[in-house]
Amino acid sequence: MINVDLLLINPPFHTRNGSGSFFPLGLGYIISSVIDHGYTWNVVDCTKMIHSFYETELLNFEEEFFSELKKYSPVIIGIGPCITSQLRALKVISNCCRKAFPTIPTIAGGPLTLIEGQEWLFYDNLGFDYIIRGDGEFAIPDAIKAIKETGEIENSAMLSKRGCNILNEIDDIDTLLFPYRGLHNGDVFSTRRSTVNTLQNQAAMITSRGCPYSCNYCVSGNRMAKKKVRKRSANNIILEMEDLNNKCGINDVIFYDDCFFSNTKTAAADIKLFCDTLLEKELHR
Ligand code: B12
Ligand code: SF4
Repeated sequence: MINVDLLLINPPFHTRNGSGSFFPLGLGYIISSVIDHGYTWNVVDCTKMIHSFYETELLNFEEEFFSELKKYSPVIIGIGPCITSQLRALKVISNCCRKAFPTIPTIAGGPLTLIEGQEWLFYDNLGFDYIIRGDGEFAIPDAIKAIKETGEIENSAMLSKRGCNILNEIDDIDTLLFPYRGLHNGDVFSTRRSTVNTLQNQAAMITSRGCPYSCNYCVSGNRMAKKKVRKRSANNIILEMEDLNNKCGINDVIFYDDCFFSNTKTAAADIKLFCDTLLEKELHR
């Protein structure tokens, strides 16, 4: 039996034809923070177990996932990043967690938790105990601390539960540790893009949180949960690029921001500052 403070479950998804997958940056950020707080963690990566949501695959998934879960003895279970398209698999995950660990708190997180009025989905439909809305880096260690130091997860002030919605937003995202990338084995650094006939490893990065616009259909905009837009400084972004280059030999980065330069009034100056800093560091080799 493996004892862990945090057991993370990365939900699977129905992959598109030819679509790749990489370990979610959100979980990478949470793992870095959990390590920094001195807690232990592990991940059950369900994207490795199933690639479609056909009934037969879901049944096989249930069996494999349940036997994997039974290897662990966690303090809390974190499920996510949850998004709408994973609902069928999330149902299987929640049933298995309940069966394997009837008394261990289950906490879901990810973009889906930010859609107003959908909380019933987590509590009534999926049967999770808590959700973390917004940033998970401080909220997860806080929940672990509450249980380990007081014996009561309810002493954590950052968890949302039935009838109580809390939004966690870290103002200065430059202060966050870079995402843990120790689980990014080959499949994460996508080899889909190639240059001069050689496959090139690629890493994903995110340099902002939120989007200033309010499209009705989108969870990233500020209409949802009145989120603030937060951006990393050019220096901080380029520091991570240098880190990826030095430690992993990466020279191809894909930015997954909703809006990389979103402020139309300052965009020209922001782009110039970013490019100048990049050129100064000679990362363009
Ligand atoms: C990169 C990305 C992808 C990549 C890779 C996904 C991956 N494995 O990481 C690819 C291209 C494969 C992809 C595919 C799809 N994506 Co996508 N994707 C994104 C994108 C642009 C960035 C994700 C990211 O890295 N964010 C940065 C991290 C730091 O933020 P985060 O993930 O939210 O994590 C933080 C918190 O949410 C929380 N948290 C996250 N996980 C957990 C877990 C726990 C336990 C806890 C407590 C907290 C927690 O803490 C984290 C740190 O603060 C987002 C938009 C966005 N801005 O987030 C869309 C987004 C997640 N995708 C979306 C969609 C719809 C899809 C697709 C369904 C598209 C399609 N039609 O095929 C597919 C399905 C994939 C799937 N997993 O099911 C939607 C989901 C909306 C929704 N209603 O749920 C989003 C939000 C875009 C949007 N604005 O609409 N996607
Ligand atoms: S991320 Fe794109 S679609 Fe979503 S609110 Fe912003 S501009 Fe609209």
